Formats: sequence, C-alpha cells, structure tokens
Amino acid sequence: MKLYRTSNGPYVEHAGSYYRVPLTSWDAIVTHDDLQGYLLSIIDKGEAANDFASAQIEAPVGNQEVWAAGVTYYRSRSARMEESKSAGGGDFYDRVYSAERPELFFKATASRVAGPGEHVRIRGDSSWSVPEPELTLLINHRGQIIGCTIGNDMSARDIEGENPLYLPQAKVYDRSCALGPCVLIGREPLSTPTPIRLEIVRDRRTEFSGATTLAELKRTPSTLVEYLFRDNSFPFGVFLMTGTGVVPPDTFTLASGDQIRITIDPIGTLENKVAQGA
Ligand code: DO4
Ligand code: MG
Repeated sequence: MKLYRTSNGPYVEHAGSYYRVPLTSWDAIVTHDDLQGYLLSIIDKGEAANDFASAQIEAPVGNQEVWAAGVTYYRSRSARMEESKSAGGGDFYDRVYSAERPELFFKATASRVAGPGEHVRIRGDSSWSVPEPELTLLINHRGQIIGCTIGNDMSARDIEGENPLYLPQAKVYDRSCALGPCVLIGREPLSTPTPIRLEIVRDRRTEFSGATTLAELKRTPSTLVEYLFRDNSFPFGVFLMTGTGVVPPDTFTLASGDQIRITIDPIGTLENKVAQGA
C-alpha cells in the first residue's frame, strides 16, 4: 500500500488502483491513530479514482521535520575519514561508526525539501557535492515507524571535510533534500537484501551508478528511532534518513543539469535534476 501526496490531494495505491484519501491534511494522515486500518478501509470501499495520472506528485511532507543518521554504513565511514584527513578526521568518524550512540543530525524543514521531478541544489560555494541515497523512515508522533520513502541527503563534501563543525552548512540549505515518490505504508522493516540503487546521468550518459543493500546498514531502524525520540518530541511525526552506503569516487562531483535516480524497489524511483546557485 503506497501513500501519495499530490496536487489533487492524497491518494492511496493498492494493486495498481488509486483511491482518494478523504482526510486531506497530510499532518492529520501522518498522526492518525491507526493509519494502516484507515487506508485499508478506503481501499475496501472499492471506489477507485481515475484522475491520479493527471495529478502532480509532491514531496510527502507536511509539517514533519527531516532528520538524518550518519556513518551507518562502512562505505560512509571510509569516505568520511578520507575527506576529512587534513582536518584530523581519521579518528572521530571511525569512533562514531563503532559507538553505541548513533550520529543523528537535523537535515531539513519541509520548505527545503524537493519533491519528485523538482530540482535539488548544490551550494554556490561548494565544488565537491554528491547525492546520498537513503532509506527514509516516516515515524508518527508516538515514535512508531508507519512507513518508508526514498531520501536524497545532498551533501557538500568539501565543506564537510574541511571541519566537522561545518556539518550543518554541508547538509542544510535550500533544496538540500529530496523525498518521494510515495510512502510505502507498513511497520515492518524492508528485508535486508533490499537494494538501494543510485544512478547519475549527465548528457544522457550514466556518469555514475552504484548500489548497496540494507544488509550493510549497521544499526537497526528501531534503534535509530529510539535515539531520535530520546528527550525529543515530534507532534506532527518526523522523517529519519538512515544514512548512505553508496558514495561515488572522490574524483566525482555533481554538476548543474545532472539527473539523479534513486531506486528502492518496493517503494519506486525518486528522480531529481541538479541546479547550482539561485
Ligand atoms: O557525518 C557525516 C554525515 C554522514 C552521512 O550523511 C551519511 O553517512 O549518510
Ligand atoms: Mg547521509
């Protein structure tokens, strides 16, 4: 069951049919007491809509904050240690990879999030930027995982590598995050062999492609959520990106016009074009 936020309002998809969701406030949907039951009751009525194709799919975000976990894959740990070598980074990324407490950071407000087909941005003052393809959890205000989507944690690696205290500037800026195309509803985590694939297309040619699987994710989604909710409340629910396991080689940087495609099969493909500057 997939939940879409669109220009026509929300729809739920099941077995190839789309149903309009009468509750039109996204925040009310996310904080519903029994979201799965509510959506199933809409599907059970059997009144499929025929206007989904004319709707513009939007980022599945209302008043939810977006948070992110870092260094949850070995590949991310190694890339981070390399990029921050001259800032003395060898040690702390390794330490956070093995520590009990995960790295969690604030990533975006809804206004900074791009939806499917919209532009994501690279900073005007960065010359080394990459996308980070991440399984992203949707968690309700009670701390329960209610579904997942695809996230792109756009990152300025030069700024991040210069000094770890620059992390918020490397990670949080206008359109530094993309989410979508839908929320796959369910409390159960996706199975560990599930692949996360990244493809970057430049001038119609694949410039980079890579993949990982959820088996490489070092921490469980529920552990990340448990830490996020320690002494922190999210009245509208929250998105949590679970970290990247796909890092292009150090010689690669994104350019304006690049097309980024992130695929997590049970959810779909999130596609965005890159822009730099205003
Ligand atoms: O500490 C840097 C952030 C790492 C990150 O965003 C990731 O591993 O996905
Ligand atoms: Mg990341």
